[in-house]
Amino acid sequence: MWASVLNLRRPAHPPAVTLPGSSGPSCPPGFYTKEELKPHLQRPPQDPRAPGANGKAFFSHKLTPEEHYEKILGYSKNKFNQFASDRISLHRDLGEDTRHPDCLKQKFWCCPGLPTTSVIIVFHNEAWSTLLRTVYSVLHTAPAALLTEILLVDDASTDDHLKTRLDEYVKRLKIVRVLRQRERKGLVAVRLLGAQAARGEVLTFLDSHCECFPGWLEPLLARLAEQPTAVVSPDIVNIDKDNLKFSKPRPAMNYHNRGSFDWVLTFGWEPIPSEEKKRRKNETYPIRTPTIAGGLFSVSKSYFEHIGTYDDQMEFWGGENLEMSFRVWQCGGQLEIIPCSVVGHIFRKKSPHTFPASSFVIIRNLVRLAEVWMDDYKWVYYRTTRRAASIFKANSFGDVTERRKLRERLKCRNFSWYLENIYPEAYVPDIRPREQGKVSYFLKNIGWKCFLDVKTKQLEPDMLKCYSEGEGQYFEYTSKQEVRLSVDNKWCLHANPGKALVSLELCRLEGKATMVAPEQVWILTQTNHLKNPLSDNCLTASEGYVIMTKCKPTILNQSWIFI
Ligand code: UD2
Ligand code: MN
Repeated sequence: MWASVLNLRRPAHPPAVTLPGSSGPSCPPGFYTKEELKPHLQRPPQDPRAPGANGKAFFSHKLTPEEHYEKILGYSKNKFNQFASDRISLHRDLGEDTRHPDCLKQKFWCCPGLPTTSVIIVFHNEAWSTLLRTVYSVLHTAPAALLTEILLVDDASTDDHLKTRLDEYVKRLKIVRVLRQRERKGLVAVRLLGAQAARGEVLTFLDSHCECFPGWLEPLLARLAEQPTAVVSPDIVNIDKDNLKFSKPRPAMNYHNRGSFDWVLTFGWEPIPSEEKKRRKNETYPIRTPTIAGGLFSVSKSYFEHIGTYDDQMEFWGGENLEMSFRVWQCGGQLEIIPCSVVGHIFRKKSPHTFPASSFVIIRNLVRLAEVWMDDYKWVYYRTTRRAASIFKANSFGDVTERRKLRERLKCRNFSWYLENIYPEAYVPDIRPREQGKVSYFLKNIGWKCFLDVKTKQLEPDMLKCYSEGEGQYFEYTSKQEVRLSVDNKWCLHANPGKALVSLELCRLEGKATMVAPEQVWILTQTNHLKNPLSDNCLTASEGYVIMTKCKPTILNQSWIFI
């Protein structure tokens, strides 16, 4: 079925490591030789003592005042150490190949061969050295026979070095082209621009501050040849933002993370669950993942088009990775991490980019994806994030009709199918909690007329407070009788038997494999008391604090409502 939809030039491929003998009649059996997989550019010989050589950390001598100033400027512009990057070779070697032996042994069937790819690197005001190191790392590693071109797609950068200087510089690199978007629209629009112009059979996207580890491309292409409905991500390792140290892969089995998400709709990483580990017979097996980070992946160009590319009304940054993750799984594709493919990326704590209306655009993107793909689970998101709820109420997330039509056309499955089958380990909050307020979800004490207030992410038990009107957080009373903080659905009210102290702790119920802790069970009585049966005490407001005391049905400062 996919052969016609996908229009890949070659028919279905045998797995990358099948033995010769099963090839078609028109070409001789065999594997690619080293010579056939040679890159466009040989890496110039490296001085092992050069800064950052072999992927090592950059260390600086004592800086002069000028250098110090340059370093500060570089950080403030990029939110990584540009000073260090500028002093490391654009061609730096990453040293010995430390991947698992199964990866080193892997061979690729050359008849029919692997598909070709266009590497698409989008950028907005990227530093010269990180952008060019990304380009060279592709030219030094990707087999020339498989690399159609590198497309550098500019999201209306304003930095001078990214204009004529870049155009002139890449002319000598032959297969590198610069495409430009005149007006800044964000990474979805530039990636789409690159995808349209691409001539390779496969699209391979990279961020503009990456370094490819040897042998990264072939396993991605081999998997797509075998499974054209897959969207494959390399194992993304960290390049330290402060010293540019490349975290080399370890030769251990299953030493990887996969993608996750939480109910504020942020992407995260988590260990591979044991079921998935059991399924993998060796390290060349793909890792199925509920979500992908989104910046670095390969996909067949025709499948990318078939599955609805991106939501082109998502602006600037954020959300497109989860949108693509839910869509691919729900509409019959699959997301995988290919552990033998390793690419480094500079992860940073803050975004260096400016966005108009700042976090509004990110949340607006997330509301769009919730509206199209999450069915009633969108309510969970709207409970966690007040700004999302207000964008929804004001109907200011734009038109999603086309995306909903796409979902119909592709006969995609619903979000509960995704949760049950693709991410059964996830904690799934109630679509509608047992108790929730009409307008908000504050927990209000009747006697003191105050609102329960907690510091989120507080690990040390501390006295919880009860403040006046307008303050406090959203709570919900779940079907499992927890009092959960709505903000990210991870924190629960926790009684400490024998003590007056009540604390906020990570909810013990995290997914199917876990249970509610008795300290986190609260019975909401007819008199609106919240009673913890383990300690046999009730949640009580007292002098601005919240404590546990003996339950007395008539006392109003033990009476709570979700409003
Ligand atoms: C991660 C992804 C990134 C993207 C983002 C969610 C990885 C490693 N990175 O954030 O690719 O999916 O999550 O949206 O998976 N850029 C533009 N125009 C803009 C903003 C950014 O062209 O308005 C470029 C930027 O130069 C970079 C890429 O888009 O090459 C991603 O931006 P980032 O590096 O700031 O995002 P990151 O890695 O924190
Ligand atoms: Mn990035």
